[in-house]
Amino acid sequence: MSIQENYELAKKAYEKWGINVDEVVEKLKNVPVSIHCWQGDDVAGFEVNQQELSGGIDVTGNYPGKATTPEQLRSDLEKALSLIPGKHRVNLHAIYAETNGEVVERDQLEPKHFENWVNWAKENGLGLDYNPTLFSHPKADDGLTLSHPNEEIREFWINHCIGSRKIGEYFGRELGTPALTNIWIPDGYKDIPSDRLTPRKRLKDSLDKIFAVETDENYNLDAVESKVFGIGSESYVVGSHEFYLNYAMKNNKLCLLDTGHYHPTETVSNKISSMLLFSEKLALHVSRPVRWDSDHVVILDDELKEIALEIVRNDALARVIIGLDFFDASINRVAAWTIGTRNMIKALLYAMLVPNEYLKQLQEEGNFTERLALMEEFKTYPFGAVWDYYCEKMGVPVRESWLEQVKAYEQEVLLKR
Ligand code: RNT
Ligand code: ZN
Repeated sequence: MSIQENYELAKKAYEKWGINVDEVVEKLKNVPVSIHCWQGDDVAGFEVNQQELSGGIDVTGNYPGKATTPEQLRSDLEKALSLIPGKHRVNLHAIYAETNGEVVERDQLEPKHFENWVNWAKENGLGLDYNPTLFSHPKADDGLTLSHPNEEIREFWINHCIGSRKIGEYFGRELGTPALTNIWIPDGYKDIPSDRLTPRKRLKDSLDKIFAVETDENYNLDAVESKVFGIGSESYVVGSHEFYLNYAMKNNKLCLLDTGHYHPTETVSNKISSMLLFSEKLALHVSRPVRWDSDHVVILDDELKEIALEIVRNDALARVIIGLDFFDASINRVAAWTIGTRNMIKALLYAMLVPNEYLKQLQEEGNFTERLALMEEFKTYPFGAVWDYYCEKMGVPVRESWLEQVKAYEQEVLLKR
């Protein structure tokens, strides 16, 4: 049976439940996912004085072919994007600036250092997002940045964040779609702190200084990302969830929830509705923690589906900014992007093909038997047939056939590096 025939059959099954599959497919086209550039080069970046990855995050593996130049990284991203259905965004970090071989300190970075990225984004119809880089730097060697007791160091990072918001604004203005500029800092302590308050006071003060500089919210959206622990900050993280949740609420900033940044049984899917009741927008870093914040490639697991369901059933596709954050150096990096991003999109499709309104009604009526029965049955509805059709319609490889293209690219490009 052809993809079209399978699709027609699937449509009938969903239509019985009042789900208009053609409409779902149209809707899915307009959901952007922000693809993190850092999967392509193991979070290395292109700084002239490149430092070892720090900040309590780690990339393991030595699969050949990682990108070592902006051209290579863009070419790899293009390859991945050609295998992913839909129009998406690319998320950059300050360390991906292009400075023409010159040493430019992070607090001196300007829009011009990202001109190539912007031109490339224009050519490829992509939006861009941005992150100041507050790790892999001598001034972050002791694991402290915006909460640092040393005024000079703190000021350096404050200025870097201010400059970053201007770069985000530049992206938004140039590309006609606001950039999300997300601040994540590694600050914390390995061992039990004797004072939890003072560093947090300093972080609060630093953020106030950073956000005192206005940017146009049509072009730049500010987010703050919390964390529960990192390597070397096991006992205390300055920018905790409660810290940023309160900060964002009071200062009208976005909270960014990374799915690897909570206690193991605490899920981001369960936080989305609470967040959306109190703020207009919310941002995500969809990742996959395995035993710790390991940043594994995103798979189509229960939590991913649950996150997608929460976004879709709460009609929040325009309010939740979906970004990815994983880095695996033990497999082909283009494949990693492709697998993780396709899975995110698949999860959204899955969530759109569930009779969400009816299931809500069942819950209201206290009919938990039917609620569970239907939720389980829908797991094996022919959603794969709709996914195949969507891929074909969007001109990207159907099912695992994309892998052939990655293998060819590996032979022709990656292994020759
Ligand atoms: C670290 C955070 C952060 C980084 C990227 C590189 O735990 O998740 O988002 O992964 O900024
Ligand atoms: Zn993250």
